[in-house]
Formats: sequence, C-alpha cells, structure tokens
Amino acid sequence: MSNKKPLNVAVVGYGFMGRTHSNAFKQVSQFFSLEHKPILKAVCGRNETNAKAFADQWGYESYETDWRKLIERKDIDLIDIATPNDTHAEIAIAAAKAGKMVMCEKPLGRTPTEALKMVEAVETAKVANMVWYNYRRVPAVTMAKQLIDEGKLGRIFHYRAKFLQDWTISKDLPQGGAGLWRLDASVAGSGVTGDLLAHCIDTAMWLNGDITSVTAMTETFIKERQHNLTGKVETVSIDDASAFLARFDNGSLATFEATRYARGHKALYTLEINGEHASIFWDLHDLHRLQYFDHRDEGRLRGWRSIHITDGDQPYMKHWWVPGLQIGYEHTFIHQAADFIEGLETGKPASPTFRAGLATDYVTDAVLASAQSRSWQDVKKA
Ligand code: SOE
Repeated sequence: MSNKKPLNVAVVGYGFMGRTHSNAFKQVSQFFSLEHKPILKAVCGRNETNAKAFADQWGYESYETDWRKLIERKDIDLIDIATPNDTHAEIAIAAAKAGKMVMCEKPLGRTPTEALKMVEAVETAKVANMVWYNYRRVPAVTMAKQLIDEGKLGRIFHYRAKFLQDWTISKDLPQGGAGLWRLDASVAGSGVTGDLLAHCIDTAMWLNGDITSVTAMTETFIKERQHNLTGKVETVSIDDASAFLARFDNGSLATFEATRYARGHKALYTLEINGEHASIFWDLHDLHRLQYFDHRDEGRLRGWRSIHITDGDQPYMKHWWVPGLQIGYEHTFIHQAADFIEGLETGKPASPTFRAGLATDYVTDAVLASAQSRSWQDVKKA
C-alpha cells in the first residue's frame, strides 16, 4: 500500500497527447519523490470502443464518453485536456467552475479571447492550472535557462528558432478528423503558427523574456483539400508556413520560422541564443546535447562544446539512469507532471500557468495579424 496522497486524474482525449499525458501520470511517482501519486481514475473519449480499449491498455479505473460526466464526478481532482483545440476552452472553464485543477494541451485557446476566458476561470476559481509546453523540460533546454539566469551569456543580442516538419506536402492529404484536425482552422485556430511556433515562442519567452512586437509573413501552399468529415473539397484556411521577426523587451532581436513543407525534416525544432559572452544552440533531433560557446575560454582552446546532458548535476537527470545514459521525448511530459505536482506541494505553481499560455497566444495572434496587415504589431501583455 502506498502512503502517498492520491491525486485523482481524468484525461480527456486518447490520441497522441492522451498517450503522452497518461504515460507521464503513470510514471511520475516511480521516478520523482512526491507526496502525491496520480491515480488514473478515468479517460474520456467520444468513441466508446476506443475509450474502453484505452482505459484497459493504460490501466484507467473507468472511462466516460462525455467529458461533462467527469466534471460532475466527485472522485476526480484534476481534469487534463488532451483533445483538439476547439474543445479546450469549454472543458477548462467548466472544470475550473467545478473546482477541479486543470491541465491543458497547447495552445491554450484557438484565440486570445478564448484563452483569456480560460485564465479568468482558473484564477477566479483559484484552481491549480498548467499548459503542456513540454519542450521547456528537455534537460538541455532547462540547462540553457539556468545558464542564462546565471548571467553566463551576458547581454542577449539574438534569439533564433525554427520548427520544421514535412508531413503535409502531399495535396492528396485530407483535412479534418483524427490527427488531421490540425489542418482545419475552425478546429485548430491556426496552422503552424499555433501548432509549432507556439512551442518556440513559449520557450523563447521563458528563456529571454517578453516579446514586444512582431512582423510576419504566412503562406498556405495548398489552397483546397478534401475534408474528412464532410467529404467535400474545402478551402484550407490554416497557415502552412509562418515566419516572423520579433523584438524582445530586453532589446534583443529574433527570427522565428515554422513550416510543414520542409522536405526531410520531421520535427526539427532548433534554437540559438547569442549573448555578449557566450552562445547556446539546441536541436530537438539531438535533444540530450547542448552546444555552448564561451568567448571567455582561453583563446587557443575556444570552440563550441557539445555537452551531453545526462549527468546527475544537470537538470532532471538525477531522477533517471546513470551518467551517459539518455532519456527522450516522453520524459519531458513526466518532468512537467512532476513540476506541476511539486507546485501543489510547495505552493509555488509551476509555469507555464494558463496566464503564461495566454502570453504565447497573444504573440501568435500578433503574428497572424501582422501577416494579414503586412505591418509591425505590438504584442499585448498577459
Ligand atoms: C504536429 O505534428 C505536432 O505533433 C504538434 O502538434 C506537437 O505540439 C509538436 O510537439 C510535434 O508536432
């Protein structure tokens, strides 16, 4: 028998993100010493056969086919939203009103208007809340944050990020339905701006402070696609590619780019930061390495170091194996679950809270507005 306090979790959604979140809740108390242990109380999905199969596969105690049932249930403390973007606001607001803690997959809302209502709901109800921007919790990225906060880079001049994929190049790929809702603007809110650049923006503002203004361009390369749900050929309204320049509050300049049309790249999220004394580069395809250049090194030996982030004194790694042995993508979600639970226990909520998620939505909204108006846009403060 465990002497840990139960944290009764219900996950809404059993797709890709339903699996990453379920895995995080299942594994976190094995690897992190926390007072609370997540209990997989219920999974929810509209298709009963799939919901039941998912519950069996992952060891959930029960399943529901209507998320409203979860909100009514007294035996659930935390509602975790892992569904397509058009459902985030309604579920989160109802959950907060019922006094449940809420975790939500990114982006928080399809628009800042939706996201702001979600922020108001969790803040009024005073319930713990968090948005799953998992890449902050790649140990190498967390270490970049430590180095910047310690002042190792000095004044920051440049921030550069990109997120490249290639899975929508075929004109025969339909839009809508499982997985492909990301191509349907009415469900997703936007294309790569909200899906991929949102990750880059969240990490960037965490590492380098607020983004204050942007100028952007977007393009939709394939203008019509068959819709999986209606069977009709319909206009594509998402952005297939998006690139923008930005200014940060600290005076540094940035370039950001995302596309699903970069043949050969599957999930090439990279970031680079150039400071007065040092630079940092990180690449998701090589996620356990942090590239670091320090101008203060002795001249003869100066060069880029490729630091293998697997040692116990590097972020999160003492919870895993022995030095030199790596972890991967799924662990970033486990780290996020651990930080959320630790936040409950210490009373210091882990970031990104819904309010931080709103800040990212304000930037993506300014990017889309700038691309439309072909002008610089100031970013609202969350
Ligand atoms: C899109 O392909 C996607 O799955 C995003 O939705 C995720 O947020 C990103 O982490 C990987 O790519």
